Amino acid sequence: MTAPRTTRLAALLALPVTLALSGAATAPAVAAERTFQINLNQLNDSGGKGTAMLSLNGNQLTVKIESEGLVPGQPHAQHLHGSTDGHDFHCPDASDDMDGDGILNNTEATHRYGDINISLTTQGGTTPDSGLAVDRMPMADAAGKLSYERTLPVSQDVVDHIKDLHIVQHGIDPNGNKKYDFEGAGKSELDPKLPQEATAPADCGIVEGAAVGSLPVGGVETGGGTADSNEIPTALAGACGLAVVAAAGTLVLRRRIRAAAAAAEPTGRGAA
Ligand SMILES: [Cu+2]
Repeated sequence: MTAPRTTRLAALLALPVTLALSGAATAPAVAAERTFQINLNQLNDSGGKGTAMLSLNGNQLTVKIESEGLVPGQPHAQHLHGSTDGHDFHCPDASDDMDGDGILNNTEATHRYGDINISLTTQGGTTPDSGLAVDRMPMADAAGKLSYERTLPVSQDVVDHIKDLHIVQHGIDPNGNKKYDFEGAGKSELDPKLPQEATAPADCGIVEGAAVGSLPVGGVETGGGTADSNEIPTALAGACGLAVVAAAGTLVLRRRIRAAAAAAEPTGRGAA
């Protein structure tokens, strides 16, 4: 049921198709590793695209991302969005630009891709709280390419609903000056002190096999805890909780974004 997109894979990178071997080499495999491919497609005409692989070995999730076309030399916050509660989120498109300003902002997009479930940081915490931790998010290189790999423990809910989650990378550069500033897209709807470029989504991809409109894995959820991490803070709901400020070349986190986020009422927020 997982149709391999070998062409894209090959074109983008030699993504280890041998993921399963890494675990098997060191210990007898008790449970089969499951691997899912995600094709990241651009949002906001960012030019961002890529391929990701999610590999589950028990409750260990390995996330590999190879993307390109991102804002060079800038950190790109990235998350697994969606729900493990049975809600069927998917990736947005330009038609979700509700205010018609030409930018699909985070609030608009969150109606489609849901809240952060896991923050794909390079180190440290991976809860939704770390959605703000741009200092622990991967940087695109000078060519706008980004490579990421991390293995992290996840809850059984994530294991059971892995197909209901999807990857979003943030950070766009519509005016093409290779940095996050206010000239390209103005202020973030989340906080007027933030450039929209820093918070808007650059690309999104759903797990292969989890087609738009598909029934969420497991159907109606019965509840329970979420990821290793975490309840998604209500304040973050609807805002993806990510914010960056380009100040004198330094990105500064603004936790106050949560307050702004709280004001942006999301849809589809599951029982937490
Ligand atoms: Cu996100």
